This record gives sequence, structure tokens and C-alpha cells, in this order.
Amino acid sequence: MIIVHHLENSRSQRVLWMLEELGLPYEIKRYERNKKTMLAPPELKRVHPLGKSPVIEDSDDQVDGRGRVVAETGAIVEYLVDKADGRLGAPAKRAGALDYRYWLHYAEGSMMPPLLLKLVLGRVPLFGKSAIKRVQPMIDTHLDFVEAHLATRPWFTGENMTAADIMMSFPLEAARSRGGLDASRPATIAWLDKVHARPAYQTALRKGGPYAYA
Ligand SMILES: N[C@@H](CCC(=O)N[C@@H](CS)C(=O)NCC(=O)O)C(=O)O
Repeated sequence: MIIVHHLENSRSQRVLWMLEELGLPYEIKRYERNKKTMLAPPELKRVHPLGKSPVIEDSDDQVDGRGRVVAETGAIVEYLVDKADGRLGAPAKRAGALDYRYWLHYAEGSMMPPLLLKLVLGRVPLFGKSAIKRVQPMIDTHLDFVEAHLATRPWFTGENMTAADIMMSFPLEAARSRGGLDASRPATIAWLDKVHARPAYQTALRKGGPYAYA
């Protein structure tokens, strides 16, 4: 059994969605953000030293008398693909497999940093607003890149949805909420609508509690 240490309004919504898609049993342990700082509560540091979400614990895989702890969304997603015998994993063909690896890393490695920077700068008085003017063009470059990719295929790796799509959901939801993604990039919006219409996504949303991006 998997326990998902789930912080409200966070990246860990992706892990709930993936578990629903795979039909694996899981339990949710919920955490609320500090209302002032928006940070995770200190209890999360008892699960993993960074105290971030998502983190999972898998009681089927015991290490020193405790379920294995896996942090970092991309690592969790790959762990779950293994556990589900490759379901939602890389496509068999080389081009699709390389796309799979690329987008899986790109989500947190390239697209999230400028979005996060914009969020943080938005909270900095005075200097923040002018600094955002430099960050927005970086976000726009990412959004154009994603739009061009999705204009020629239904999912990030081709014909079928994979864990790479699950990874990309959070940056693109964040981009729609505060990064300037709108109807001027129709392929990306159509992809987001397709994601949000999936029954597994909606079940995960109901179970996860507050989530401002769907
Ligand atoms: N790259 C990491 C980022 C983890 C992360 O920063 N999680 C945020 C949630 S969106 C968090 O826990 N924030 C609260 C905090 O930093 O205290 C991942 O994808 O797992």
C-alpha cells in the first residue's frame, strides 16, 4: 500500500492522478500550507529531510522496518511506472521513448523554474513587478515551444497518454493560472481540457482536496 504525503494546492496532485489512472491502492495523508508563508508544515520533514511534497511511502517495499520513501515527482512517477509493470511508461518506439524521457525531465527541470520565479517575484514589493518583465519572455518561449509540439500530436509522446503528460500537467496548469497561457495557444489549451476531462483526473481532484489549478 502506498501513502501519499499530499500538500494542498501542490505538485503532488499529479501523483494522485497517476495512482487513479493506474488503479493502484493508496492512502492520502494531507498537509495544509502555512497561510502566511505558503510553506509546508514542519511534520513533512519527518517523512523526508527536504519537507516538500510529494513524497510517497510504499509499505510493500520495507527498508529498515519502514516503507520505502520516495521523493521528487519525476522519481515517484518512474517508481509507479515500474510498480505497474511499465503501464504509462515510455512508448516502445525510439522517438517516442526519447520524447518521454525529455518531457519527464523538462517539466520540473526547465519549465517550472521561471514559473516559480514569477510567483515569488509577484510577492516582492516594488522591484518584483519590474523583474517579472524579464521573466515573462522566458515563460513565453517555453509556451511557444510546448504549443508547437502539441500542435502535431495528441499527447506529449504521441498517440497515447503517458507519465510524461502527467508530469507536464502541473507546469501547464500553473502557466494557465499565472504564466499567461490562454486561448492564443489552442493546442496546449485543448491538451489541458483533455486532461481535466479524464475520470481518473477528476477522482484524484475529489480525493485530494483544495487545488486551485484545475
Ligand atoms: N521538484 C520537486 C519540487 C517539490 C516542491 O517544491 N514541492 C512544493 C509543492 S508545489 C512544496 O512542497 N512546497 C512547500 C515548501 O517548500 O515548504 C518535485 O517535483 O517533487
